[in-house]
Amino acid sequence: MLLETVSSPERLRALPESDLPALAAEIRSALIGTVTRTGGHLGPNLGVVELTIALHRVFESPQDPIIWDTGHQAYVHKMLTGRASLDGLRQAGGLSGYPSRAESPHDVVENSHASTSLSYLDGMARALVLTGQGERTAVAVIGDGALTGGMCWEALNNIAAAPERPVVVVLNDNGRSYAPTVGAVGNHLAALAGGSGRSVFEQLGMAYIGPVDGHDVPAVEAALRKARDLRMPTVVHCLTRKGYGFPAAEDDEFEKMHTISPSGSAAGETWTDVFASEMLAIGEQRPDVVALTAAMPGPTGLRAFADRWPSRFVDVGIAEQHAVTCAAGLATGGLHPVVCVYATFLNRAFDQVLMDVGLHGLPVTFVLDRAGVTGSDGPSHHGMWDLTLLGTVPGMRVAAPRDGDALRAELREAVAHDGPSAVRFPKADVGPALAALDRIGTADVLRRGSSVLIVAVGACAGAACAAADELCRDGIAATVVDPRWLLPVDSALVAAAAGYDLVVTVEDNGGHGGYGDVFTRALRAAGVATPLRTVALAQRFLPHGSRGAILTEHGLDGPGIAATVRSAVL
Ligand SMILES: Cc1ncc(C[n+]2csc(CCOP(=O)(O)OP(=O)(O)O)c2C)c(N)n1
Repeated sequence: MLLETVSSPERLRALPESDLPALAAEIRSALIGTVTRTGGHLGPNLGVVELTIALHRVFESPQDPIIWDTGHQAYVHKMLTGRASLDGLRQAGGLSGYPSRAESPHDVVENSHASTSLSYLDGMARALVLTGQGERTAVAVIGDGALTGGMCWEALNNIAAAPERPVVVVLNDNGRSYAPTVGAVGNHLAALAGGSGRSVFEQLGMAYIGPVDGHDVPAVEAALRKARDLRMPTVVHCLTRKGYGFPAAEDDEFEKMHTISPSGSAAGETWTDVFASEMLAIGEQRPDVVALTAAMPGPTGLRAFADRWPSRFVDVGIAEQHAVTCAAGLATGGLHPVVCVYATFLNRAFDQVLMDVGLHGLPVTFVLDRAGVTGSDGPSHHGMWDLTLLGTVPGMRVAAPRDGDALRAELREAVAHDGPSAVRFPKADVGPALAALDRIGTADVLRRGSSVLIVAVGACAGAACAAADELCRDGIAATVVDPRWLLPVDSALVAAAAGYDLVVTVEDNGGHGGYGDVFTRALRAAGVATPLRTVALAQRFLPHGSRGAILTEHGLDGPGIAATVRSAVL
Protein backbone atom coordinates (compact mmCIF):
# COMPACT_ATOMS: atom_id res chain seq x y z
CA MET A 1 0.00 0.00 0.00
CA LEU A 2 1.48 3.33 -1.11
CA LEU A 3 -0.74 5.39 1.17
CA GLU A 4 0.81 3.85 4.29
CA THR A 5 4.26 4.95 3.14
CA VAL A 6 3.15 8.53 2.46
CA SER A 7 3.19 9.72 6.03
CA SER A 8 4.07 13.32 5.24
CA PRO A 9 4.14 15.76 2.31
CA GLU A 10 7.96 15.24 2.11
CA ARG A 11 7.38 11.53 1.45
CA LEU A 12 4.74 12.40 -1.13
CA ARG A 13 7.16 14.72 -2.93
CA ALA A 14 9.73 11.90 -3.05
CA LEU A 15 7.36 9.54 -4.91
CA PRO A 16 7.98 9.08 -8.64
CA GLU A 17 5.25 10.49 -10.84
CA SER A 18 4.52 6.98 -12.08
CA ASP A 19 3.22 5.99 -8.60
CA LEU A 20 0.68 8.77 -8.42
CA PRO A 21 -2.23 7.13 -10.28
CA ALA A 22 -2.03 4.15 -7.93
CA LEU A 23 -1.85 6.46 -4.91
CA ALA A 24 -4.92 8.36 -6.12
CA ALA A 25 -6.81 5.09 -6.55
CA GLU A 26 -5.89 3.98 -3.02
CA ILE A 27 -7.00 7.29 -1.55
CA ARG A 28 -10.27 7.13 -3.43
CA SER A 29 -11.11 3.63 -2.28
CA ALA A 30 -10.13 4.47 1.32
CA LEU A 31 -12.38 7.53 1.20
CA ILE A 32 -15.32 5.52 -0.08
CA GLY A 33 -14.74 2.78 2.52
CA THR A 34 -14.43 5.19 5.45
CA VAL A 35 -16.95 7.88 4.63
CA THR A 36 -19.79 5.53 3.67
CA ARG A 37 -19.33 4.06 7.18
CA THR A 38 -18.77 7.22 9.26
CA GLY A 39 -20.78 9.67 7.20
CA GLY A 40 -19.31 12.93 5.97
CA HIS A 41 -18.44 14.89 2.84
CA LEU A 42 -17.96 12.17 0.28
CA GLY A 43 -18.59 13.92 -3.05
CA PRO A 44 -16.39 16.99 -2.40
CA ASN A 45 -13.41 14.89 -1.30
CA LEU A 46 -13.58 12.41 -4.16
CA GLY A 47 -13.32 15.40 -6.47
CA VAL A 48 -10.09 16.80 -5.00
CA VAL A 49 -7.90 13.69 -4.78
CA GLU A 50 -5.52 14.60 -7.62
CA LEU A 51 -5.70 18.33 -6.84
CA THR A 52 -4.59 17.72 -3.26
CA ILE A 53 -1.75 15.40 -4.30
CA ALA A 54 -0.48 18.07 -6.71
CA LEU A 55 -0.79 20.86 -4.12
CA HIS A 56 1.31 19.02 -1.57
CA ARG A 57 3.95 18.17 -4.17
CA VAL A 58 4.36 21.75 -5.34
CA PHE A 59 3.96 23.75 -2.12
CA GLU A 60 5.73 23.11 1.16
CA SER A 61 3.00 23.12 3.77
CA PRO A 62 2.95 24.48 6.44
CA GLN A 63 5.59 27.08 5.48
CA ASP A 64 3.46 27.70 2.40
CA PRO A 65 0.09 27.80 4.19
CA ILE A 66 -2.81 26.06 2.41
CA ILE A 67 -6.24 27.42 3.29
CA TRP A 68 -9.23 25.26 2.44
CA ASP A 69 -12.38 27.27 1.85
CA THR A 70 -15.13 25.86 4.08
CA GLY A 71 -12.83 22.92 4.81
CA HIS A 72 -15.30 20.13 4.05
CA GLN A 73 -13.00 18.93 1.23
CA ALA A 74 -9.86 18.54 3.39
CA TYR A 75 -10.01 14.78 4.06
CA VAL A 76 -7.42 14.03 1.36
CA HIS A 77 -5.22 16.79 2.77
CA LYS A 78 -5.51 15.07 6.15
CA MET A 79 -4.57 11.73 4.64
CA LEU A 80 -1.45 13.22 3.06
CA THR A 81 -0.37 15.06 6.21
CA GLY A 82 0.01 12.17 8.62
CA ARG A 83 -3.64 11.13 9.08
CA ALA A 84 -3.90 8.43 6.42
CA SER A 85 -6.48 6.29 8.20
CA LEU A 86 -8.86 9.17 9.02
CA ASP A 87 -9.15 7.77 12.54
CA GLY A 88 -12.57 8.23 14.11
CA LEU A 89 -13.63 10.75 11.48
CA ARG A 90 -16.45 12.93 12.86
CA GLN A 91 -16.83 10.69 15.96
CA ALA A 92 -16.32 12.08 19.48
CA GLY A 93 -12.59 12.13 20.21
CA GLY A 94 -11.71 11.27 16.59
CA LEU A 95 -10.64 13.43 13.67
CA SER A 96 -12.72 16.48 12.86
CA GLY A 97 -14.54 16.58 9.54
CA TYR A 98 -12.84 19.92 8.86
CA PRO A 99 -9.27 21.18 9.23
CA SER A 100 -8.38 21.36 12.90
CA ARG A 101 -5.39 23.22 14.30
CA ALA A 102 -5.30 20.84 17.26
CA GLU A 103 -4.72 17.94 14.84
CA SER A 104 -1.94 19.26 12.64
CA PRO A 105 0.25 22.28 11.85
CA HIS A 106 -0.86 21.74 8.25
CA ASP A 107 -4.41 22.80 9.20
CA VAL A 108 -4.62 26.57 9.25
CA VAL A 109 -8.28 27.61 9.13
CA GLU A 110 -11.13 25.66 10.71
CA ASN A 111 -14.13 28.01 10.61
CA SER A 112 -16.11 25.90 8.07
CA HIS A 113 -18.41 28.75 7.09
CA ALA A 114 -17.92 29.28 3.37
CA SER A 115 -16.26 32.03 1.36
CA THR A 116 -13.72 33.26 3.91
CA SER A 117 -10.56 31.73 2.38
CA LEU A 118 -9.56 34.66 0.17
CA SER A 119 -9.74 37.08 3.09
CA TYR A 120 -7.58 34.77 5.21
CA LEU A 121 -5.31 34.47 2.18
CA ASP A 122 -4.94 38.23 1.81
CA GLY A 123 -4.16 38.58 5.50
CA MET A 124 -1.68 35.73 5.56
CA ALA A 125 0.10 36.96 2.43
CA ARG A 126 0.47 40.39 4.03
CA ALA A 127 1.77 38.72 7.20
CA LEU A 128 4.36 36.70 5.25
CA VAL A 129 5.72 39.91 3.76
CA LEU A 130 5.67 41.79 7.07
CA THR A 131 7.48 38.97 8.89
CA GLY A 132 10.24 38.63 6.32
CA GLN A 133 8.96 35.43 4.68
CA GLY A 134 8.08 37.01 1.36
CA GLU A 135 9.61 34.06 -0.53
CA ARG A 136 6.79 31.84 0.77
CA THR A 137 3.44 31.52 -0.98
CA ALA A 138 0.04 31.52 0.67
CA VAL A 139 -2.46 29.30 -1.14
CA ALA A 140 -6.25 29.07 -0.98
CA VAL A 141 -8.41 26.31 -2.43
CA ILE A 142 -11.91 27.51 -3.14
CA GLY A 143 -14.91 25.90 -4.84
CA ASP A 144 -17.04 27.53 -7.50
CA GLY A 145 -19.86 27.45 -4.94
CA ALA A 146 -17.91 29.30 -2.27
CA LEU A 147 -16.87 31.85 -4.90
CA THR A 148 -20.51 33.01 -5.04
CA GLY A 149 -20.13 34.43 -1.51
CA GLY A 150 -19.68 38.18 -1.24
CA MET A 151 -16.66 38.05 1.05
CA CYS A 152 -14.62 36.53 -1.79
CA TRP A 153 -15.19 39.57 -3.93
CA GLU A 154 -14.33 41.92 -1.09
CA ALA A 155 -11.06 40.00 -0.77
CA LEU A 156 -10.35 39.96 -4.52
CA ASN A 157 -10.85 43.71 -4.54
CA ASN A 158 -7.78 43.89 -2.30
CA ILE A 159 -5.77 40.93 -3.60
CA ALA A 160 -5.91 41.97 -7.26
CA ALA A 161 -4.90 45.53 -6.42
CA ALA A 162 -1.53 44.36 -5.05
CA PRO A 163 0.34 42.79 -8.01
CA GLU A 164 3.55 42.76 -5.95
CA ARG A 165 2.10 40.45 -3.30
CA PRO A 166 1.96 36.83 -4.52
CA VAL A 167 -0.91 34.51 -3.65
CA VAL A 168 -2.24 31.43 -5.40
CA VAL A 169 -5.99 30.88 -5.59
CA VAL A 170 -6.80 27.33 -6.67
CA LEU A 171 -10.32 27.38 -8.03
CA ASN A 172 -11.81 23.91 -7.70
CA ASP A 173 -14.61 24.18 -10.26
CA ASN A 174 -16.95 21.20 -10.27
CA GLY A 175 -19.99 23.24 -11.32
CA ARG A 176 -21.81 22.47 -8.08
CA SER A 177 -22.40 23.75 -4.60
CA TYR A 178 -24.81 21.15 -3.20
CA ALA A 179 -26.87 21.72 -6.32
CA PRO A 180 -25.46 23.12 -9.60
CA THR A 181 -23.88 26.52 -8.88
CA VAL A 182 -26.25 29.34 -9.79
CA GLY A 183 -25.83 32.81 -11.20
CA ALA A 184 -23.48 34.89 -13.27
CA VAL A 185 -20.32 33.72 -11.51
CA GLY A 186 -21.18 30.11 -12.29
CA ASN A 187 -22.03 31.07 -15.87
CA HIS A 188 -18.72 32.90 -16.26
CA LEU A 189 -16.73 29.93 -14.96
CA ALA A 190 -18.64 27.63 -17.31
CA ALA A 191 -17.74 29.90 -20.24
CA LEU A 192 -14.06 29.90 -19.22
CA ALA A 193 -14.19 26.12 -18.85
CA GLY A 194 -15.48 25.96 -22.40
CA GLY A 195 -12.55 28.07 -23.59
CA SER A 196 -14.35 31.32 -24.25
CA GLY A 197 -13.95 34.80 -22.82
CA ARG A 198 -11.34 36.65 -20.81
CA SER A 199 -11.50 35.89 -17.14
CA VAL A 200 -12.81 38.41 -14.66
CA PHE A 201 -9.68 37.71 -12.63
CA GLU A 202 -7.41 38.98 -15.42
CA GLN A 203 -9.64 41.98 -15.91
CA LEU A 204 -9.14 42.79 -12.24
CA GLY A 205 -5.34 42.53 -12.65
CA MET A 206 -4.53 38.99 -11.58
CA ALA A 207 -2.88 36.23 -13.58
CA TYR A 208 -5.14 33.38 -14.69
CA ILE A 209 -3.97 29.88 -15.56
CA GLY A 210 -6.44 27.40 -16.94
CA PRO A 211 -8.71 25.72 -17.39
CA VAL A 212 -6.74 22.68 -16.21
CA ASP A 213 -7.99 19.11 -15.92
CA GLY A 214 -8.09 18.78 -12.15
CA HIS A 215 -7.83 14.99 -12.31
CA ASP A 216 -4.53 15.08 -14.22
CA VAL A 217 -1.84 15.35 -11.51
CA PRO A 218 1.08 16.33 -13.81
CA ALA A 219 -1.06 19.01 -15.47
CA VAL A 220 -2.17 20.45 -12.14
CA GLU A 221 1.39 20.32 -10.80
CA ALA A 222 2.69 22.19 -13.85
CA ALA A 223 0.00 24.87 -13.48
CA LEU A 224 0.69 25.28 -9.77
CA ARG A 225 4.47 25.57 -10.32
CA LYS A 226 3.88 28.23 -12.90
CA ALA A 227 1.51 30.08 -10.56
CA ARG A 228 3.97 29.82 -7.66
CA ASP A 229 6.80 31.21 -9.78
CA LEU A 230 4.87 34.16 -11.21
CA ARG A 231 5.15 35.93 -7.82
CA MET A 232 1.89 37.79 -8.29
CA PRO A 233 -1.76 37.12 -7.43
CA THR A 234 -2.75 34.17 -9.60
CA VAL A 235 -5.85 32.05 -10.11
CA VAL A 236 -5.44 28.44 -11.22
CA HIS A 237 -8.75 27.26 -12.62
CA CYS A 238 -9.07 23.48 -12.17
CA LEU A 239 -12.00 21.54 -13.58
CA THR A 240 -12.99 18.60 -11.41
CA ARG A 241 -15.89 16.24 -11.05
CA LYS A 242 -17.62 16.12 -7.68
CA GLY A 243 -17.87 12.51 -6.49
CA TYR A 244 -15.31 11.36 -9.11
CA GLY A 245 -14.95 7.58 -9.05
CA PHE A 246 -18.19 6.81 -7.20
CA PRO A 247 -21.09 6.86 -9.66
CA ALA A 248 -23.82 7.58 -7.09
CA ALA A 249 -21.90 10.66 -5.95
CA GLU A 250 -21.06 11.84 -9.46
CA ASP A 251 -24.67 11.81 -10.55
CA ASP A 252 -26.10 13.51 -7.48
CA GLU A 253 -29.44 14.76 -8.72
CA PHE A 254 -30.94 14.99 -5.22
CA GLU A 255 -27.94 16.55 -3.43
CA LYS A 256 -27.60 13.48 -1.24
CA MET A 257 -23.88 12.79 -1.75
CA HIS A 258 -22.36 16.13 -0.77
CA THR A 259 -22.67 14.98 2.85
CA ILE A 260 -23.80 11.48 3.60
CA SER A 261 -25.14 9.96 6.83
CA PRO A 262 -23.30 7.14 8.58
CA SER A 263 -24.28 3.67 7.38
CA GLY A 264 -27.09 2.13 9.41
CA SER A 265 -28.48 5.46 10.62
CA ALA A 266 -32.28 5.37 10.88
CA ALA A 267 -34.28 7.34 8.38
CA GLY A 268 -37.38 8.53 10.24
CA GLU A 269 -39.38 11.66 9.45
CA THR A 270 -37.21 14.68 10.16
CA TRP A 271 -38.12 18.23 11.12
CA THR A 272 -36.97 19.22 7.62
CA ASP A 273 -39.45 16.75 6.07
CA VAL A 274 -42.35 18.26 8.05
CA PHE A 275 -41.30 21.76 7.07
CA ALA A 276 -40.99 20.75 3.40
CA SER A 277 -44.51 19.36 3.22
CA GLU A 278 -46.08 22.27 5.08
CA MET A 279 -44.27 24.75 2.82
CA LEU A 280 -45.91 23.06 -0.16
CA ALA A 281 -49.35 23.35 1.44
CA ILE A 282 -48.76 27.02 2.29
CA GLY A 283 -47.44 27.69 -1.22
CA GLU A 284 -50.66 26.30 -2.66
CA GLN A 285 -52.84 28.63 -0.60
CA ARG A 286 -50.63 31.73 -0.52
CA PRO A 287 -49.42 32.88 -3.94
CA ASP A 288 -47.58 35.72 -2.19
CA VAL A 289 -45.28 33.33 -0.35
CA VAL A 290 -41.82 32.99 -1.92
CA ALA A 291 -38.88 30.91 -0.69
CA LEU A 292 -35.14 31.63 -0.56
CA THR A 293 -32.14 29.40 0.04
CA ALA A 294 -28.42 30.09 0.14
CA ALA A 295 -27.23 27.22 -2.09
CA MET A 296 -29.01 24.49 -0.16
CA PRO A 297 -32.36 23.72 -1.83
CA GLY A 298 -32.19 20.01 -0.95
CA PRO A 299 -30.94 20.12 2.65
CA THR A 300 -33.35 22.89 3.67
CA GLY A 301 -36.33 20.99 2.25
CA LEU A 302 -37.15 23.53 -0.47
CA ARG A 303 -36.55 21.26 -3.47
CA ALA A 304 -40.24 20.34 -3.88
CA PHE A 305 -41.34 23.99 -3.54
CA ALA A 306 -38.71 25.01 -6.11
CA ASP A 307 -39.83 22.35 -8.58
CA ARG A 308 -43.47 23.34 -8.19
CA TRP A 309 -43.07 27.12 -8.34
CA PRO A 310 -39.70 27.89 -9.93
CA SER A 311 -40.54 31.58 -10.26
CA ARG A 312 -41.35 31.86 -6.56
CA PHE A 313 -38.06 30.27 -5.50
CA VAL A 314 -34.66 31.96 -5.27
CA ASP A 315 -31.31 30.23 -4.79
CA VAL A 316 -28.98 33.16 -4.17
CA GLY A 317 -25.75 31.13 -3.98
CA ILE A 318 -23.74 30.90 -0.75
CA ALA A 319 -24.80 34.42 0.07
CA GLU A 320 -26.79 34.60 3.30
CA GLN A 321 -26.41 38.36 3.59
CA HIS A 322 -27.84 38.89 0.14
CA ALA A 323 -30.61 36.34 0.82
CA VAL A 324 -31.85 38.33 3.80
CA THR A 325 -31.78 41.75 2.14
CA CYS A 326 -33.22 40.31 -1.08
CA ALA A 327 -36.04 38.97 1.11
CA ALA A 328 -36.42 42.48 2.54
CA GLY A 329 -36.80 43.72 -1.03
CA LEU A 330 -39.37 41.05 -1.85
CA ALA A 331 -41.32 41.96 1.29
CA THR A 332 -41.16 45.65 0.42
CA GLY A 333 -42.65 44.66 -2.91
CA GLY A 334 -45.65 43.06 -1.22
CA LEU A 335 -44.63 39.40 -0.95
CA HIS A 336 -44.00 37.20 2.08
CA PRO A 337 -40.52 35.65 1.77
CA VAL A 338 -39.48 32.58 3.73
CA VAL A 339 -35.68 32.52 4.15
CA CYS A 340 -34.47 28.99 4.83
CA VAL A 341 -30.96 28.64 6.22
CA TYR A 342 -29.15 26.52 8.77
CA ALA A 343 -29.25 28.30 12.12
CA THR A 344 -25.46 28.73 12.29
CA PHE A 345 -25.32 30.40 8.86
CA LEU A 346 -27.82 33.08 9.89
CA ASN A 347 -24.91 34.55 11.90
CA ARG A 348 -23.52 35.73 8.59
CA ALA A 349 -26.48 37.99 8.00
CA PHE A 350 -27.05 39.48 11.42
CA ASP A 351 -26.89 43.12 10.35
CA GLN A 352 -29.22 42.39 7.45
CA VAL A 353 -31.74 40.79 9.83
CA LEU A 354 -31.40 43.69 12.27
CA MET A 355 -31.47 46.68 9.95
CA ASP A 356 -32.79 45.61 6.55
CA VAL A 357 -35.64 43.47 7.89
CA GLY A 358 -36.01 44.40 11.58
CA LEU A 359 -35.75 48.19 11.37
CA HIS A 360 -38.28 48.15 8.54
CA GLY A 361 -40.60 45.75 10.39
CA LEU A 362 -40.94 43.68 7.25
CA PRO A 363 -42.97 40.47 6.96
CA VAL A 364 -40.16 37.98 6.46
CA THR A 365 -40.14 34.47 7.94
CA PHE A 366 -36.78 32.91 8.84
CA VAL A 367 -36.75 29.14 8.98
CA LEU A 368 -33.72 27.99 10.93
CA ASP A 369 -32.97 24.34 10.36
CA ARG A 370 -30.21 22.57 12.35
CA ALA A 371 -30.81 24.81 15.38
CA GLY A 372 -29.26 23.49 18.57
CA VAL A 373 -26.75 20.65 18.64
CA THR A 374 -25.97 19.32 15.18
CA GLY A 375 -23.45 16.66 16.23
CA SER A 376 -20.75 15.43 13.91
CA ASP A 377 -19.95 18.73 12.14
CA GLY A 378 -18.59 20.29 15.32
CA PRO A 379 -18.15 23.83 16.64
CA SER A 380 -18.82 25.77 13.44
CA HIS A 381 -22.09 23.99 12.81
CA HIS A 382 -23.85 23.78 16.17
CA GLY A 383 -26.83 26.13 15.85
CA MET A 384 -26.45 27.63 19.29
CA TRP A 385 -26.25 31.35 18.57
CA ASP A 386 -29.57 32.24 16.93
CA LEU A 387 -31.70 32.91 20.01
CA THR A 388 -28.99 35.22 21.34
CA LEU A 389 -28.80 37.17 18.07
CA LEU A 390 -32.51 37.27 17.32
CA GLY A 391 -33.28 38.40 20.88
CA THR A 392 -31.52 41.68 20.14
CA VAL A 393 -33.75 42.50 17.15
CA PRO A 394 -36.68 44.72 18.16
CA GLY A 395 -40.00 43.28 17.00
CA MET A 396 -38.58 39.85 16.11
CA ARG A 397 -40.87 36.95 17.03
CA VAL A 398 -39.25 33.55 17.54
CA ALA A 399 -40.99 30.18 17.74
CA ALA A 400 -39.48 26.80 18.60
CA PRO A 401 -41.91 23.98 17.82
CA ARG A 402 -41.92 20.94 20.12
CA ASP A 403 -43.34 18.48 17.57
CA GLY A 404 -44.45 18.22 13.96
CA ASP A 405 -47.95 19.62 14.56
CA ALA A 406 -46.46 22.60 16.37
CA LEU A 407 -44.04 23.21 13.48
CA ARG A 408 -46.92 23.29 10.99
CA ALA A 409 -48.98 25.61 13.20
CA GLU A 410 -46.15 27.98 14.10
CA LEU A 411 -44.93 28.22 10.50
CA ARG A 412 -48.46 29.23 9.50
CA GLU A 413 -48.60 31.82 12.29
CA ALA A 414 -45.26 33.18 11.09
CA VAL A 415 -46.32 33.62 7.47
CA ALA A 416 -49.62 35.16 8.64
CA HIS A 417 -47.77 37.78 10.71
CA ASP A 418 -47.17 41.25 9.29
CA GLY A 419 -43.62 41.53 10.62
CA PRO A 420 -40.46 39.45 11.06
CA SER A 421 -40.62 35.97 12.63
CA ALA A 422 -38.27 33.05 12.99
CA VAL A 423 -39.04 29.37 13.47
CA ARG A 424 -36.16 27.18 14.69
CA PHE A 425 -35.88 23.39 14.85
CA PRO A 426 -33.06 20.85 15.17
CA LYS A 427 -31.30 18.33 12.96
CA ALA A 428 -33.19 15.26 14.11
CA ASP A 429 -36.19 13.05 13.63
CA VAL A 430 -39.30 14.90 14.63
CA GLY A 431 -40.36 12.43 17.31
CA PRO A 432 -43.81 11.69 18.73
CA ALA A 433 -46.50 14.35 19.18
CA LEU A 434 -46.73 15.83 22.68
CA ALA A 435 -50.35 16.63 23.49
CA ALA A 436 -51.28 19.82 25.33
CA LEU A 437 -53.38 19.36 28.49
CA ASP A 438 -54.15 23.01 28.90
CA ARG A 439 -52.91 26.51 28.16
CA ILE A 440 -51.32 29.32 30.14
CA GLY A 441 -51.67 32.39 27.94
CA THR A 442 -50.22 31.26 24.62
CA ALA A 443 -48.14 28.47 26.20
CA ASP A 444 -49.14 24.82 26.02
CA VAL A 445 -49.15 22.90 29.30
CA LEU A 446 -47.71 19.41 28.81
CA ARG A 447 -47.47 18.21 32.45
CA ARG A 448 -49.21 19.55 35.54
CA GLY A 449 -47.63 19.84 39.02
CA SER A 450 -47.73 22.47 41.75
CA SER A 451 -44.18 23.09 42.83
CA VAL A 452 -41.79 23.52 39.87
CA LEU A 453 -42.40 25.23 36.52
CA ILE A 454 -40.24 23.85 33.71
CA VAL A 455 -40.32 26.03 30.59
CA ALA A 456 -38.98 23.95 27.70
CA VAL A 457 -37.82 25.39 24.39
CA GLY A 458 -38.91 23.50 21.27
CA ALA A 459 -37.56 19.99 20.91
CA CYS A 460 -36.34 20.05 24.54
CA ALA A 461 -40.00 19.51 25.58
CA GLY A 462 -39.72 15.72 25.37
CA ALA A 463 -36.76 15.65 27.76
CA ALA A 464 -38.53 18.11 30.09
CA CYS A 465 -41.58 15.81 30.23
CA ALA A 466 -39.33 12.84 30.98
CA ALA A 467 -37.76 14.88 33.79
CA ALA A 468 -41.18 15.77 35.19
CA ASP A 469 -42.19 12.11 35.17
CA GLU A 470 -38.97 11.16 36.97
CA LEU A 471 -39.41 13.95 39.54
CA CYS A 472 -43.03 12.93 40.12
CA ARG A 473 -41.79 9.50 41.23
CA ASP A 474 -39.56 11.31 43.76
CA GLY A 475 -42.49 13.35 45.04
CA ILE A 476 -41.59 16.60 43.26
CA ALA A 477 -44.57 17.92 41.31
CA ALA A 478 -43.56 19.76 38.13
CA THR A 479 -45.50 21.61 35.46
CA VAL A 480 -43.98 21.54 31.97
CA VAL A 481 -44.92 24.24 29.48
CA ASP A 482 -43.98 24.83 25.88
CA PRO A 483 -44.11 28.63 25.41
CA ARG A 484 -44.52 28.09 21.62
CA TRP A 485 -43.38 31.65 20.91
CA LEU A 486 -40.21 32.39 22.86
CA LEU A 487 -40.25 36.02 21.77
CA PRO A 488 -42.12 38.06 22.71
CA VAL A 489 -42.23 36.58 26.23
CA ASP A 490 -45.83 35.84 27.18
CA SER A 491 -46.90 37.96 30.16
CA ALA A 492 -49.40 35.31 31.29
CA LEU A 493 -46.56 32.81 31.62
CA VAL A 494 -44.51 35.33 33.57
CA ALA A 495 -47.44 35.95 35.93
CA ALA A 496 -48.00 32.20 36.34
CA ALA A 497 -44.34 31.75 37.36
CA ALA A 498 -45.12 33.65 40.58
CA GLY A 499 -47.16 30.68 41.77
CA TYR A 500 -44.28 28.17 41.79
CA ASP A 501 -41.35 27.54 44.15
CA LEU A 502 -38.86 27.24 41.28
CA VAL A 503 -38.69 28.01 37.56
CA VAL A 504 -36.33 26.03 35.28
CA THR A 505 -35.83 27.02 31.64
CA VAL A 506 -34.47 24.42 29.21
CA GLU A 507 -32.99 25.27 25.81
CA ASP A 508 -30.45 24.07 23.25
CA ASN A 509 -29.00 27.55 22.65
CA GLY A 510 -25.87 28.96 24.28
CA GLY A 511 -26.69 30.22 27.78
CA HIS A 512 -25.59 33.78 27.08
CA GLY A 513 -28.64 35.76 25.93
CA GLY A 514 -30.68 32.62 25.41
CA TYR A 515 -34.27 32.00 26.45
CA GLY A 516 -33.30 31.60 30.10
CA ASP A 517 -31.76 35.07 30.16
CA VAL A 518 -34.76 36.57 28.38
CA PHE A 519 -37.23 34.89 30.75
CA THR A 520 -35.20 35.93 33.81
CA ARG A 521 -35.33 39.51 32.67
CA ALA A 522 -39.08 39.30 32.11
CA LEU A 523 -39.59 37.93 35.64
CA ARG A 524 -37.42 40.68 37.09
CA ALA A 525 -39.28 43.36 35.16
CA ALA A 526 -42.59 42.01 36.43
CA GLY A 527 -41.33 41.83 40.03
CA VAL A 528 -41.67 38.04 40.15
CA ALA A 529 -39.13 36.74 42.65
CA THR A 530 -39.39 32.99 42.02
CA PRO A 531 -35.88 31.48 41.92
CA LEU A 532 -34.82 30.48 38.39
CA ARG A 533 -32.32 28.00 37.00
CA THR A 534 -31.38 27.78 33.35
CA VAL A 535 -30.32 24.62 31.53
CA ALA A 536 -28.59 25.60 28.29
CA LEU A 537 -25.52 24.82 26.24
CA ALA A 538 -22.29 26.06 27.78
CA GLN A 539 -21.12 29.22 26.04
CA ARG A 540 -18.14 27.45 24.50
CA PHE A 541 -17.18 26.13 21.06
CA LEU A 542 -18.48 22.59 21.41
CA PRO A 543 -16.56 19.80 19.67
CA HIS A 544 -18.05 17.23 17.33
CA GLY A 545 -19.74 14.17 18.74
CA SER A 546 -23.14 12.53 18.68
CA ARG A 547 -26.07 14.86 19.23
CA GLY A 548 -27.44 12.71 22.06
CA ALA A 549 -24.13 12.56 23.91
CA ILE A 550 -23.61 16.32 23.67
CA LEU A 551 -27.12 17.04 24.95
CA THR A 552 -26.54 14.66 27.86
CA GLU A 553 -23.20 16.28 28.65
CA HIS A 554 -24.94 19.64 28.97
CA GLY A 555 -27.74 18.35 31.18
CA LEU A 556 -30.29 18.62 28.38
CA ASP A 557 -31.80 15.14 28.69
CA GLY A 558 -34.47 13.93 31.15
CA PRO A 559 -32.09 12.88 33.94
CA GLY A 560 -30.02 16.07 33.52
CA ILE A 561 -33.04 18.36 33.80
CA ALA A 562 -34.34 16.36 36.79
CA ALA A 563 -30.93 16.68 38.45
CA THR A 564 -30.97 20.47 38.02
CA VAL A 565 -34.42 20.61 39.61
CA ARG A 566 -33.39 18.37 42.51
CA SER A 567 -30.24 20.35 43.21
CA ALA A 568 -32.32 23.52 43.42
CA VAL A 569 -35.18 22.22 45.58
CA LEU A 570 -33.33 19.94 47.99
C1 LIG B 1 -21.82 30.46 5.06
C2 LIG B 1 -22.11 29.05 4.65
N1 LIG B 1 -23.27 28.74 4.04
C3 LIG B 1 -23.54 27.47 3.68
C4 LIG B 1 -22.64 26.48 3.91
C5 LIG B 1 -23.00 25.04 3.57
N2 LIG B 1 -22.14 24.50 2.54
C6 LIG B 1 -21.08 23.73 2.82
S1 LIG B 1 -20.26 23.26 1.49
C7 LIG B 1 -21.33 24.05 0.46
C8 LIG B 1 -21.15 23.98 -1.02
C9 LIG B 1 -19.77 24.33 -1.38
O1 LIG B 1 -19.61 24.28 -2.78
P1 LIG B 1 -18.18 24.50 -3.38
O2 LIG B 1 -17.51 25.65 -2.71
O3 LIG B 1 -18.32 24.58 -4.85
O4 LIG B 1 -17.38 23.21 -2.95
P2 LIG B 1 -17.63 21.71 -3.43
O5 LIG B 1 -18.33 21.03 -2.29
O6 LIG B 1 -18.45 21.71 -4.66
O7 LIG B 1 -16.28 21.16 -3.65
C10 LIG B 1 -22.32 24.70 1.19
C11 LIG B 1 -23.42 25.48 0.62
C12 LIG B 1 -21.44 26.84 4.56
N3 LIG B 1 -20.51 25.93 4.89
N4 LIG B 1 -21.20 28.11 4.90
